[in-house]
Amino acid sequence: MTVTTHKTFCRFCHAYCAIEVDVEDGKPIEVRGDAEDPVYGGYTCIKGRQLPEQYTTPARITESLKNKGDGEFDVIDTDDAMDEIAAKIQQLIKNYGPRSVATYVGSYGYQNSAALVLPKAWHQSVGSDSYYTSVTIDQPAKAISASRFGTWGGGTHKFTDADVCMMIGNNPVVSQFTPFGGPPPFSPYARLRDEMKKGMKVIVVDPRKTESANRATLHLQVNPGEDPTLLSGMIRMILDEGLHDIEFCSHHIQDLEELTARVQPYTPQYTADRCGIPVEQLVEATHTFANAKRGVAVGGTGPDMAPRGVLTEHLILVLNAICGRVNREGEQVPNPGIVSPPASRHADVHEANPAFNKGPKSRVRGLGEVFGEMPTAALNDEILLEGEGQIKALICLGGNPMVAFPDQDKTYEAMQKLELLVCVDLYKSATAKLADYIIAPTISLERDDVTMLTDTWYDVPYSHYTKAVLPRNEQSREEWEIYWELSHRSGVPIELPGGPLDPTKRPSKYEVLKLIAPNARISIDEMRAKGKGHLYEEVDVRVEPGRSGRTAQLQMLPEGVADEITAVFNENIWRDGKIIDEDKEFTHLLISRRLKHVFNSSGQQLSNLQKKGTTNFAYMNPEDLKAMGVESGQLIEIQGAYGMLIGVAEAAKDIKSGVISMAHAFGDLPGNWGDVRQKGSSTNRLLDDHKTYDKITGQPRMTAIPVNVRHVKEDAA
Ligand SMILES: Nc1nc2c(c(=O)[nH]1)N[C@H]1C(S)=C(S)[C@@H](COP(=O)(O)OP(=O)(O)OC[C@H]3O[C@@H](n4cnc5c(=O)[nH]c(N)nc54)[C@H](O)[C@@H]3O)O[C@H]1N2
Ligand SMILES: Nc1nc2c(c(=O)[nH]1)N[C@H]1C(S)=C(S)[C@@H](COP(=O)(O)OP(=O)(O)OC[C@H]3O[C@@H](n4cnc5c(=O)[nH]c(N)nc54)[C@H](O)[C@@H]3O)O[C@H]1N2
Ligand code: SF4
Ligand SMILES: [Mo]
Repeated sequence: MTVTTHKTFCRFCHAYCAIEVDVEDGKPIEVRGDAEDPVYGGYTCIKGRQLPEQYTTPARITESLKNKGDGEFDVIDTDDAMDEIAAKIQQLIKNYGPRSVATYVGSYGYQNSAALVLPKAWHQSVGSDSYYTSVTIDQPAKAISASRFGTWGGGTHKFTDADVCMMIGNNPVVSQFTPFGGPPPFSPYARLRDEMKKGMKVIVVDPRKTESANRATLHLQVNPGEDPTLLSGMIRMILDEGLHDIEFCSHHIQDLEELTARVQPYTPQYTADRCGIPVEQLVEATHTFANAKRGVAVGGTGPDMAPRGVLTEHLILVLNAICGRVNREGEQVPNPGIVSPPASRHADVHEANPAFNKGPKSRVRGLGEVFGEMPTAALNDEILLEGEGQIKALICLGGNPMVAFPDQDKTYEAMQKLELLVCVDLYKSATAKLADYIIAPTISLERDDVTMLTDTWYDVPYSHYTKAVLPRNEQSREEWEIYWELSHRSGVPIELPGGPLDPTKRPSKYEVLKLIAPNARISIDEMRAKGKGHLYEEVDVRVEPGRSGRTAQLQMLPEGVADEITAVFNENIWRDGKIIDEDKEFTHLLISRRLKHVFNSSGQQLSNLQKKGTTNFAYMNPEDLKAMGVESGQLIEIQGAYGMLIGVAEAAKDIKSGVISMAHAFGDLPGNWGDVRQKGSSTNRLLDDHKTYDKITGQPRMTAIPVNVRHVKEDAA
């Protein structure tokens, strides 16, 4: 048998590592990092190396399935399935209006470079506002806060060549996720090591001594949910001691005096006590951050999922801005984007333009569109609430609401209430089990893709267009292709930036990508011709002088923020060493985390990853477990104000006392607690979506959740 080797990139997660795949007899047999690649240099992780098994596993859905109505499925030809789905969708649109048909793009939609633009364009073509993605239950706080803050035309400092990097609730060594200025998520450990060798100081703020914290110069092991407190305290100290960039602030920053007054209550001692760290550490972290010349502070999912995530991200913007962490006139913009269209960069402020409070409204909790999509935290209610605008059909692209959405019982009710649920999923996931149709997806090695999502995450001008490595299975469809199928059957074309998509002729992925990115800095054709990842060294974009007449300033206190800073001071949940939330007493705060060997609910199906563990342990400080008389491996009941789950306790010295650290997207449909060691348990059982939620994004409290814990006997569970 001959073995052929193909260069491509891994799409198991969003890090898109450049890899080489050996193919024998039409099957992938081995994956290696592409050592020649100028960005990735041969890096892969354990998940990416399982692509061969992902291709061959019997768990994989290779043919489309139709629910017989009792949870059992029959195989159905994909064209027939699409005929039935399209007819149902047209009927729903006719009877109930376009809003009755919704899309949810989950994390695997993000792994396909056409699966965000196409569905959204289809929704526009039929006039349906019901477009949802996982971003609004992830870190919507970043785009929301940036939109009302204003942006610096020249861009902000990035990790590379910075003297200091502060990571707040972000663990790139495991998650490979720091798109907004932290260590580029491409071999992040090596990137940290290299910059630290050059002198960078790294500060990690996390209730857990994470894999990233282990490598840091300074670790602040804070209490969960106190990031706005910490940041207010740091900002106060910097302004008080005059450590800010006075020159930059005097030209480009609004409301500095009012901000200074607002953060006054956050004295160093108060801040340190509430965060649960020594005051000396707070001072050291603040001085280290502020005294550096170049630097960057970034937040991850930790703070963004805690209450007031939007405020936290705002305070991170404030911290960076008052320290003048922006590229100045004449400086190089490290990566202006390769797939993105070219645009000039100037040393001035683009005026704030809040990406909320406009467009369509949700029918619940006063929520509405955020950056052009509807908030996922309201999707269940939009399905359950009768009346005009009710959602009757949901197309779920590479997402798993049953284990990922807040409030699992409500999600269960909502998924069952739908008249039509279509899942495009590689596995019979918890959600897919409830689907009317499961459409077999084309997997990554069978399709063309380009590094669209990561285009501006690189800190160098890099991109990678890959052609399909393997021929595609006739029964499978790409995630975006579902919408072409709908357009084909209705005759309504989908408008893309480069023009309409012909409904009469099935387009190739390459044609679709050209229509999505017609004005890319480097054309799709040129990227495609390279055949591998490429560094475009000729791209040299410099920050041009500020334009005359540009007077916009960065907004330190957009509407409501001053009051929020004060509200945080008043809503302290720590009283006499106890956690008090809504007048109930709790002993622990449960926090979110990620695990190296799985990607949310993906990977659990593969044998080598199963060897790393099949459950999402409830990691706790050994002293906390001892005090409860519980040993590692025993079952515990974790009870919050709105729900309960059974978890498997595991002692971990890296967890702060009083904290439980547990990964999400495990477990199955409600019930079956006995399977917790094989399947884990959904932490979303603990979340409520209607009491503690962000007023702009609707995102509920998804970390720092007050809970009580007790030992449970095996049979009782
Ligand atoms: N409590 C709590 N809840 C959370 C979070 C948290 O930290 N805590 N995190 C939130 C975050 S950040 C996110 S992004 C969301 C994630 O929310 P979702 O995206 O809804 O959940 P995933 O588990 O990532 O779902 C991915 C789905 O894609 C399927 N899949 C795997 N491979 C393929 C493929 O090749 N093609 C296709 N089409 N499908 C495939 C998997 O089987 C799975 O069903 O969850 C959110 N929910
Ligand atoms: N291997 C792997 N990689 C992944 C994923 C995966 O499931 N597995 N998921 C992907 C997804 S969907 C996303 S969105 C990214 C997320 O990427 P990250 O944001 O880096 O996610 P985590 O690794 O969970 O890191 C979050 C950290 O926040 C800490 N934390 C929790 N609560 C708080 C708090 O209140 N305050 C502070 N300061 N810290 C807190 C946690 O202890 C944890 O270490 O990762 C992606 N990458
Ligand atoms: S980090 Fe791992 S899973 Fe993610 S792209 Fe790279 S090899 Fe694939
Ligand atoms: Mo995410």
